[in-house]
Amino acid sequence: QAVHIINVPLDLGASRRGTDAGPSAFRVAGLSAALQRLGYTVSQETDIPVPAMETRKTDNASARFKDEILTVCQELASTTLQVMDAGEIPLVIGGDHSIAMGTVSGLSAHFAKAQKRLGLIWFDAHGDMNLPESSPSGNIHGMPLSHLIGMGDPDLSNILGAHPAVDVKNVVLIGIRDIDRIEREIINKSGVTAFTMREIDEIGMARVARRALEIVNDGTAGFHVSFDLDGCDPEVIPGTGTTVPGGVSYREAHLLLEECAAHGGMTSMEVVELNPFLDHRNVSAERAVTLIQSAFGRSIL
Ligand code: DIR
Ligand code: MN
Ligand code: MN
Ligand code: MN
Repeated sequence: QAVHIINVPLDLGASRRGTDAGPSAFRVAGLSAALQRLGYTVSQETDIPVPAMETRKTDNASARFKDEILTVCQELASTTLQVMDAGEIPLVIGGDHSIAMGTVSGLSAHFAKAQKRLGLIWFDAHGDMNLPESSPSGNIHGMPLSHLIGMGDPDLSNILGAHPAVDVKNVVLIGIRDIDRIEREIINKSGVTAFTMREIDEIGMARVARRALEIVNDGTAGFHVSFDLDGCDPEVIPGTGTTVPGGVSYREAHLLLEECAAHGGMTSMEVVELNPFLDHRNVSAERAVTLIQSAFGRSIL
């Protein structure tokens, strides 16, 4: 099997700089070799061009750098569509979480050609379901999931004509623990299933993973994993911009991804919000590489 790494060094969706260096930190941590050790061919890497913040200014206070982010997401969506059409596995490396609008829209466009749907696992400390009008920050990385279920800005929610890109009944949030006031109502009304930290504490990650897999695979042709590294506890992943204490442990994260691999239906993955400038000697990238290995089928024995 061929994995196609797509690098998206975007940091326009967050207020803290530095997620643009994510792909470089993953290269230094040996991502490509780690996949090859599992028996994959890493067919190709594609780099999506992203403008530097210093060359732009935004007058859109409720959705900062919307035009630039839309262009990047359109380019990314065309790329994930092509990679899926070619029968390769897209592995998208961010970049901030805004890129998921591009990744998932392209995947959905691929399945829509065959009248099929995609399920979505959204691993995150945050809900990422703000709308431009509800967002306290105006940062688009706090809004991608609402746009993927068809809400919000009409341009951002119609990338490649996929609208909505995913059906709420096949969307699962895992690990959330920091939600904005209005965002909370949006999530509760939306119809997506949320496993907060409380559910993980109560029933354990093994059961959360199995329930999540049932939901994302109900009537779909497969599922995508959108993995925000800040879903993990800050002790595990210090190298990210919006850490929230009380997160998913290293082993719980591995277990979730091991279950995804064991299920067999994972079509693609993206790993976002790595900020190497906040990290300690690239440990977060190194741990993220082993998490990716679990998602791609690594087992201990
Ligand atoms: C916050 C932070 N809810 C916002 N979101 C983050 O700006 O909308 N998402 N950090 O990953
Ligand atoms: Mn996120
Ligand atoms: Mn987050
Ligand atoms: Mn529409």
